[in-house]
Amino acid sequence: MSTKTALITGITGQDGAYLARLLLDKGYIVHGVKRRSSSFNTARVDDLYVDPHERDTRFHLHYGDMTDSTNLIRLVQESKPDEIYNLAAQSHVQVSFETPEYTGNADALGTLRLLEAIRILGLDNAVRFYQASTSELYGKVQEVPQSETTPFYPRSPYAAAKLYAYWITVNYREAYGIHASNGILFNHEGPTRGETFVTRKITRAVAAIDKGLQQTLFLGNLDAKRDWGHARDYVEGMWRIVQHDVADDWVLATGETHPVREFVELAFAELGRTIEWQGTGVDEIGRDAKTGDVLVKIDPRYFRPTEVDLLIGDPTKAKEKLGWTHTTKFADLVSEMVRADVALVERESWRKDRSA
Ligand code: NDP
Ligand code: GDR
Repeated sequence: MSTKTALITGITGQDGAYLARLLLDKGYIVHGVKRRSSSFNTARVDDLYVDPHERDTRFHLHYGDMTDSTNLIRLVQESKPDEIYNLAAQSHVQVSFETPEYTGNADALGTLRLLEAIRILGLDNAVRFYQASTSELYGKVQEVPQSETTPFYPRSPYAAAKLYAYWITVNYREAYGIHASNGILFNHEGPTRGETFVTRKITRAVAAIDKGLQQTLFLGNLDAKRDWGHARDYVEGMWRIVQHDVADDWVLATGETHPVREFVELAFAELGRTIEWQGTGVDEIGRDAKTGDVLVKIDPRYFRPTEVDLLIGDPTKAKEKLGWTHTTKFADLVSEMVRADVALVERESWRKDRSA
């Protein structure tokens, strides 16, 4: 068992929670940064929390924010990490068009602040740094599949901010010799995926429609294609990237791509419904083939000013040098997410019935 210490920003997010679990299982001491919020925001890591008054714990949460340099310097100083995983970000592409400045501040400058904290504290040779880079960097299609050598063409304020974060990570590696790596991760999902990303939005709606609690699922672009994997596999990849002797930039992907439309079809099929598509563009609808009920409609509000049409990654380098590969297949991912949301809806209805 290792006695390494890790600091994770974004620990309350989907990946942060999976990564914290993985590192604790490996024997790490884990420090996580959570934001102050007016309501609880730690649901994904609540089961890891142990009251320090009751017994010793290897899991510690601290308040912090990527927009606050002094806070980040203090957190690095106090937690004395061997490894820093920078997962915190305003991570929603569509929201970044509405909050571009904040997204730049948290996602781009936030990364710089953390790297500067390492330098200010003289930890250049003592800490390994992981940056949560993204397939959104590829943006407008330049070549497929996308690999570590494919040129970037960001298509949103989010992707532009992550482009800065990517290059400042490379620069601090080259300028100061910091073991700083980028994981260029393609979309990865799971039952705890944020509710407004398309996969979770679909699986929640499918479960709610099945229980008669919702009638219609409203979506935007059904033809965007994504390379979707399972978050559990991808946090294992993050860890392997940091363990590699030489800091570098790595693509983690499944090498398969599927349109949003197919995700919708598979999700409904999991509960025995077949979707028939009719119409085109904003008038397209998805009907239940048996009952004729309209289950899917288009709402143009969900179209993005600039879209990323096609993502498909080439994970060869990670496979050959890190021994990393995804283990969850697309169809199993959809199935797991639908089943988890059905169970959630059932638990919530049960709770409501009991309190009525
Ligand atoms: P989530 O949106 O689920 O989690 C983001 C985390 O960042 C949350 O803990 C959030 O806190 C925190 N956060 C947001 N803003 C700040 C801030 N200003 N200061 C401190 N913390 C902040 O994202 P994922 O877990 O899905 O993704 C993790 C990282 O990987 C992100 O950087 C994302 O951009 C990147 N990425 C994700 C991919 C994916 O498919 N999931 C693919 C490629 C990259 P709170 O819980 O309070 O909101
Ligand atoms: P993405 O994920 O933008 O790829 O970013 P998201 O699930 O939001 O969108 C995927 C695709 O689905 C289309 N889409 C919709 N998207 C949402 N959210 N809601 C809808 O109703 C809807 N209808 C269609 C989108 O247009 C898009 O093409 C995610 C985030 O996790 C980023 O942080 C990460 O960097 C990338 O994945 C890799």
